[in-house]
Amino acid sequence: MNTETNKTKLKAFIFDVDGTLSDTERDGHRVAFNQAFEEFGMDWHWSVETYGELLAVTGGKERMKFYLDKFLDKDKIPQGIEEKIPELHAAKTRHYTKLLSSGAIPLRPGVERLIDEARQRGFRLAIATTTTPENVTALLSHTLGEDSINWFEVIAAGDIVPAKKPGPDIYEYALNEMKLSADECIAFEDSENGIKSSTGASLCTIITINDYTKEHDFTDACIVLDQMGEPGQPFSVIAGDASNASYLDCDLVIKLHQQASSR
Ligand code: XBP
Ligand code: MG
Repeated sequence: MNTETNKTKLKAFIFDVDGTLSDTERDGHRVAFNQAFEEFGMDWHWSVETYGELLAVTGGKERMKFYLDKFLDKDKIPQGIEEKIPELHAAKTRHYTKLLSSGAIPLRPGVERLIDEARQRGFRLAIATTTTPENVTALLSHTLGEDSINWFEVIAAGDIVPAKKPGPDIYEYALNEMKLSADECIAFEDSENGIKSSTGASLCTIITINDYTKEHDFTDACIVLDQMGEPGQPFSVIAGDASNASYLDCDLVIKLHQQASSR
């Protein structure tokens, strides 16, 4: 660890996956849900717009139940469909991981660079996500390589906690597994449900928005950016103070964490 890293109380970076590490929702999860519906001979099709509304509920199984309850006329609900949700969801996971293995879904700008720098500087890494564990390992191995799964000492995912985001449970689980307190960590999120979850666990949170989340309420974020950015591909600051930086690196993460801790 270099001296700056030694001075900070910050010990670990905790990343959300969908929307934060990668833009997985529109061209990944949504497509896989539609492929599963087709495989089961159903006439459901989630458009880009409808899927945006469905993202109000996290978790694929929970999202299908929400669709049944809130989007369909009662007389259009196929017989026995609710019982079929786990099976449908398993098919969706199969389609989704296949899509990832084709390399169709890259990481967002700056993600690989920040993770590499964090590792070099001795920060501990974890994942806190709502998505199925297989989806996380598939995304990591097809973007950062098979070994990258081991860079994250905790992969807190899916049904490991019963209450998904916006509940704080998944972040609390990760903190507990790492035996770290919230003020020793920082979270990376992209959505309102995500930041409710991370700040619910008292974590300082950096937001990178995407098309589905740009109108969300990020009042409690320590900074809101359009992306992490790269040298030569600057981020835009939507809210907060980036101290003249043009991309998110560990020094800026440390600074944001210190500012939040002194508030
Ligand atoms: C991610 C989700 C997930 C994925 C689908 O939210 O809401 O439900 O859309 O994954 P977050 P599964 O980024 O806030 O964790 O189908 O595997 O549940
Ligand atoms: Mg997310």
